[in-house]
Amino acid sequence: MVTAYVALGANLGDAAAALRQAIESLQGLPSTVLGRRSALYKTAPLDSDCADKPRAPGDDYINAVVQLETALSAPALLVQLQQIEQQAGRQRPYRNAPRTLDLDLLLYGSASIASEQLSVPHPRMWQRAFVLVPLAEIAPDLVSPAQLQAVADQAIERLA
Ligand code: PH2
Ligand code: MG
Ligand code: MG
Repeated sequence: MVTAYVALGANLGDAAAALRQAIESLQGLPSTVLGRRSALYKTAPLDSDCADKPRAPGDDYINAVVQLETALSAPALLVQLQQIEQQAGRQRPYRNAPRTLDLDLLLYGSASIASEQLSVPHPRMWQRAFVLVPLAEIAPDLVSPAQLQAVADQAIERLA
């Protein structure tokens, strides 16, 4: 079994409901056990191409991170994540478009993967408070205080 971390995000429709449904779907994945899950966070939309801009256009996101213990390979896990996105009605009209559900594989054990389909560790995760803050909540050893400090200017609010 490999420990993997998945980031969840949505900013279209009932985003909190979409994340809760997605976590249920992750719980039902074959050869996989859902481990720790972070709280839901409300976050300002970030433009992944211009990390220096404070916020991108669009509605706030709901974000979270969960831990999985899985016997699936990373590519097989990615296919499952994409299926769950599809079930949530995910469309991709343009890059960084508002989305009903986005599931990103952040970490897969200690693997480094650079394929056409998959980059692990996720290449932009260390620049994103909406990833690092929930990840630090469930896996404090994986995120250093300096890494959290580096994204401290990004708006993020933990939801009850
Ligand atoms: N996802 C993006 C781009 N920007 N901003 C926030 N706050 N949350 C996200 O999940 C997010 C984003 C691309 O996947
Ligand atoms: Mg994403
Ligand atoms: Mg994605």
